[in-house]
Amino acid sequence: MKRRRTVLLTVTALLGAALSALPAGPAAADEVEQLKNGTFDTTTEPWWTTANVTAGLSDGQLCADIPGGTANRWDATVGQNDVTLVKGKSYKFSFKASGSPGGHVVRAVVGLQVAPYDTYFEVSPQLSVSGDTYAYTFTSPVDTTQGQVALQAGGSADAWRMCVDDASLLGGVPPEVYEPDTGPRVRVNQVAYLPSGPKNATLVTDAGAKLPWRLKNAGGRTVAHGWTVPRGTDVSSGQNVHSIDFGGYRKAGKGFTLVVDGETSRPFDIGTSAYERLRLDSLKYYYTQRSGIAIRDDLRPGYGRAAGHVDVAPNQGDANVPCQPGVCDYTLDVTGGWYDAGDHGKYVVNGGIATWELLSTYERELLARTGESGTLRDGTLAIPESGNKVPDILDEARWGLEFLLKMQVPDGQPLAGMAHHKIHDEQWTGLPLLPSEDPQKRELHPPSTQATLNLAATAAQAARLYRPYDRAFAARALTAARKAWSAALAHSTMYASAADGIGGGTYDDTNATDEFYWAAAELYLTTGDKQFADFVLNSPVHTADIFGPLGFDWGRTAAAGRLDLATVPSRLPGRDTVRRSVVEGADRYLATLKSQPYGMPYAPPDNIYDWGSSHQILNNGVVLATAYDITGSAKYRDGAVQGMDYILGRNALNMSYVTGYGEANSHNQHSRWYAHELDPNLPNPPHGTLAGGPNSSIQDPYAQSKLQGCVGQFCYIDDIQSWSTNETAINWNAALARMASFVADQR
Ligand code: 9MR
Repeated sequence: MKRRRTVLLTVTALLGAALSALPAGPAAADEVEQLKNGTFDTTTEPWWTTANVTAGLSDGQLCADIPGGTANRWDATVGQNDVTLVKGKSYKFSFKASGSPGGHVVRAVVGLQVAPYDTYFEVSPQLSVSGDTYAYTFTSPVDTTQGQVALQAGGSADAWRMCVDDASLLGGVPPEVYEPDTGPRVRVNQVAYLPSGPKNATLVTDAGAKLPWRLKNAGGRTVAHGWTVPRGTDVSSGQNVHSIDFGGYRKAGKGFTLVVDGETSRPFDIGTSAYERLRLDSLKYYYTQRSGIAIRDDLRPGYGRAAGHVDVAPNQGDANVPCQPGVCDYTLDVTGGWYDAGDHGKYVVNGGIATWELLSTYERELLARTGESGTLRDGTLAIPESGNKVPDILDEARWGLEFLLKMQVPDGQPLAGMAHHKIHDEQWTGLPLLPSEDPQKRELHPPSTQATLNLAATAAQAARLYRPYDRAFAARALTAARKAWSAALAHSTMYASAADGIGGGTYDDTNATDEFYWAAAELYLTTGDKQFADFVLNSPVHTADIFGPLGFDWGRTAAAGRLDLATVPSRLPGRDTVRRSVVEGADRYLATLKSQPYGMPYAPPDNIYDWGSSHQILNNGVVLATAYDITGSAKYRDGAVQGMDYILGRNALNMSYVTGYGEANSHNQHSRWYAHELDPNLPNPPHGTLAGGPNSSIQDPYAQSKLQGCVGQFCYIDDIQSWSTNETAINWNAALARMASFVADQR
């Protein structure tokens, strides 16, 4: 639409006069329009469209007829290229848009016009017939003259018409300062404290001296009171804090609040039932992550979807997947397994640690003094296999295991017995994208020693756990595990490349001594074979101090071996020393949580929160929980339980990192199919989904635009674009399931 020049000039003149009387500051004159012809007065040039879109002028706006039946947003686009962006500079991106019929979504993107088509900013509003004005501020993470502004309107079954006006990308605007809404300054576990367990909270306050607190029940009556303990400046958040211990109160109930310093906490329960629910929800998560099978809506209302990657167009796999060029000359059927995270990739190292942690959740129920294997029995997870007389957790873990077995290089091929590191798309895809709609070519990536040892470890563990239910499968798993072990010994330094990160994550790792130790431990525990005992006893990892501040994860797997050697019965010489080493590790995590005013067993070096910190905190809790299982000493149980308080709301952001748990919780995790934030027709992640959590390195542009300079716990944002702080992943949820199951058992 034509701007009213005269009025504008007058305002500018007035402003100019006013400004000249003021000291120099960031003046509006620094703001420079980067788009050409955003007003569509006489032409739509230089805007372009994809070939399937017809666009023209209509009432001084650009109107575009969007065809129905395309798969992706970017399949029907109106855009402008050759936009200049300057790294570190802030831009105000604004436009008017309407859609008819109403309710269609447009994905508005500022990104790169050439491969790899990086996105620097995107938003996906739902358009109304009357139209709205949309305006956003972001900071460019790059310097480029090949920027693109695009309005992507595809992905709808039906045709519709989109009209756009006053499109603008104004450079040089002041950056937006992001202030998270952290609610009341009293930070509690927003879900539940155990009646007989520890009950701690944290208060953010300027007060130096102790303050009185009150615990109120749902009726508002004070049921306990006491004084805070001033803790000074908390390193993990930069805040001045006090801690509160109300563990003396032990009665169950709902809707308690903690009142202190004029603030009322978010409500919480005292009871165990929430953990019974969380134990199952965190495990039910795996069904909706499954590849290669249609997800039944009757089992997961709102989450039903077509099978992903079963060779039905536009999918290209995964029944007949070739290697990357030059890597191999066979194809494999690698259907099944779970999607790793928010992407459609499937990675053996991460599938391995996730499967181990699920199997260990089950194995602990068989072995530990507070374990009850019946809690995970057949019929507990509402999956297609429920009713087959096999514990549901084993059915679910088998979905992952069968995929890992398929990734093994077949007999007769060079590298037979090794496992391919990963299989994923040739190029990264955008969001949202249902698994069944992914059009990319799928490729097997080179085998790696670590992937092979993940297969050996988990298949060996499976061989002992599935034996009572399916002897043939147990035998097949053990054969594959032994074969993988031999292959890994013969190719002990085949590491995945750190450069192989296009279309999927790298999961690169240049140390396999921990994976060798873990695989040998599992093979020994299942077979009792001397060769595996000897390997374990001779490994430097066996006596190394492995319980460091970051704990264990997909790349640091020694703890998986050590914890199992400490808890699964065997005749290993020196087993008592192994058990003691776990307790010593737990002592260290106990000391850490005592020194932390927010009470989590996590204090990363230099306060650099790692990628997936939520699950690292939970895994440190697993070490504490295992020390409790070994010793029966309540201090370890109480430490393990406190890690859960942090995850469920006792933290600087005052939010629970588990979807559907706690009044303020993560629910916009990065995922191509739980992409409700981008497409209102898609669901949020299911209840019981863990967010990666604070990550100081904020690798994604969205987090970079909001969280620059963040301190530890503040390096997190619940937005679907923030893949480095807010993704969901199978290894992370396994840590949640493992701890939820432990806490649920502490009655
Ligand atoms: O969790 C992984 C983290 O430890 C790595 O540093 C990072 C880079 O390799 O990758 C993370 O895993 C992602 C994987 O590469 C691809 N799928 C999503 C995973 C979670 O973000």
